[in-house]
Amino acid sequence: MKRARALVLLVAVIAIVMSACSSDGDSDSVKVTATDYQFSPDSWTIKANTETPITVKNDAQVEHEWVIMKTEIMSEDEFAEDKVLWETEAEAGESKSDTIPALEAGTYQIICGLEGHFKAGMKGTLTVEE
Ligand SMILES: [Cu+2]
Repeated sequence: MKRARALVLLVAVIAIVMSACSSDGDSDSVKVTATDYQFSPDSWTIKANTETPITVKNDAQVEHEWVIMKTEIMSEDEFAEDKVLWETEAEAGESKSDTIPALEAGTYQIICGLEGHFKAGMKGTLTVEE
């Protein structure tokens, strides 16, 4: 009986430790894998007013971009360079490290700015929290 109780306690402790280590909440870095044609994961949360390292791993056959939009677009026809806040890109097969500049709190649309890629599904959401 004592043994069973100790086991239950151990399982509970492991569960608590694991939940503390999960990737919920703000992250100190952004990691994304680009394939043809999506981002994985497709949502990220980072801290406001803080430079954040990013790694874009391009597992695809073509170049991809990871673009933070200043203005959200609904279709590729609305895309324009002046709607871009910041971007990085990775060649096919490349793992690219870069630094996202400090951003104000808010929700930003992420897209791949290459022709046809947004339309094909390369989009995501960057949440920047105080
Ligand atoms: Cu792309």
